[in-house]
Amino acid sequence: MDKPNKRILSGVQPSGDLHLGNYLGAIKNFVSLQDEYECFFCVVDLHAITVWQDPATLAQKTREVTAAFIASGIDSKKNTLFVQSQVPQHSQLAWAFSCIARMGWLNRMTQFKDKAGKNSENVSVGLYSYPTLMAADILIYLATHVPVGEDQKQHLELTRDIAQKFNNDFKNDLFPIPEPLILGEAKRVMSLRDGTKKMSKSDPSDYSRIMLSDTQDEIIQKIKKAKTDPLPLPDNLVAAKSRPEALNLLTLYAALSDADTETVIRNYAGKHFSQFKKDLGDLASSKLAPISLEINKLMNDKDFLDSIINTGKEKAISVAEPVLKQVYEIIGFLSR
Ligand code: AQP
Repeated sequence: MDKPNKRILSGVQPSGDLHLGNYLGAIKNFVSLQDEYECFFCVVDLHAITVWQDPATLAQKTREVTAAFIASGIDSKKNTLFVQSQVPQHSQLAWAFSCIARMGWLNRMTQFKDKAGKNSENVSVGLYSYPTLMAADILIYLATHVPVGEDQKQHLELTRDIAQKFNNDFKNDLFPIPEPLILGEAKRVMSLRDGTKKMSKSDPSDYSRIMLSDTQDEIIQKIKKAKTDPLPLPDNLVAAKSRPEALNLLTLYAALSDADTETVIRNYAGKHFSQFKKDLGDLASSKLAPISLEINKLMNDKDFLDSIINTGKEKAISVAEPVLKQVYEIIGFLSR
C-alpha cells in the first residue's frame, strides 16, 4: 500500500451553529492547507451524538457544516469532503482502537472532565471513549498531519500513543505518527463573556460567541457588548496576556486581518475599547458576511450539497477500506 507523506484529516461536529472559534481555529486554516496537502475534511456526526442531538436538526446541521466548508473556500473537487457516519470503517477501526487504548490514557483527557463535570456518572460512554474514535478518524486514512485548535491537542497526543502501541504490539509500521498543525493567530478563541473560557457551541449564552450565521448587525452588537476591562488597550504582549478579554479581542482582530497580534497591539496601544470594538465589529462582519451569504445559498440547494457528500463518501471509502482490511489481517481476523 502506498503511504502518503502529506495527508490531512480534520473534522467539525454538526452539534450546533458554527462559531468564530471553529472558523479561525479550524476551517480558515483548512483553506490554506489544501494546496500543499492531500486533504480529507469530514463532518463528524458520530462525535456529535456523544451528547443528545435532535434527529431533524442533526441532518440539517450536517449539511450546514458541509456548506460552511465550501463557503469558506474549501474546494470540494480537489479535497475529500464527507460525512463520518457514511464511512463505516471509522467505527470499525474505533472498536479495535478501544481495545488498544488504556483506561489510564482516557482518564487523563481534560476535555471529558470539563464536559462531564460533576455529572460523569450520567454522561454517555461515547463521550468518554470519543478520543479513540477520533484516533480512528485520523489513522483510517494514514493521515500524517492534523490541523486542530489548541483544545484538541491532547486528543491528538492520544492518537499518537494509539498508533505507536498498535505498531509495537503487532510489530508493524502501518500507522504514521500524525503531527498536529496548530495554525493561525487564533489558536484558542475565547468566549466574549469570559476571556478564560473557550468559545463553544454549547455555551448557554448566545452573546458568548459569534456565529457564522449571525447578521452583520448581530456581529457588531456582540462585539460592542463583549466583556472588557476599564483600562485603555495594552501597549505590549506581556501586558495583554494578563488581561484575557483584551487579548482575546486583539487576537481576533489579528486573525481576521491576517496580521500578527503584536502588530495589532502596537496599532491600538493606549486607545479606548470603544473605537477598537467598532473597528473589530466592522472587520468581523465584513469577513463573515460573504461566508454566511454563501452558506444560505448552498443550503437552498440540497441536491448539490448531497451530491458533494455522496462523491466524498465514495472517495473516502476507497481509501479507508484497504487500510481496514490490512488492520484486520494484522490483528488476525479471518479475511472477509
Ligand atoms: N474556541 C475555539 N478556538 C479555536 N478552535 C476551536 N475549535 C473549536 N472551538 C474552538 C476547533 O474547531 C474544530 C471543530 O470543533 P468541533 O466542533 O468538532 O468540536 P469542539 O472543539 O468540541 O467545538 P465546540 O464549539 O466547543 O463544541 P461543543 O460546545 O459542542 O463542545 C476543532 O479543530 C477545534 O479545535
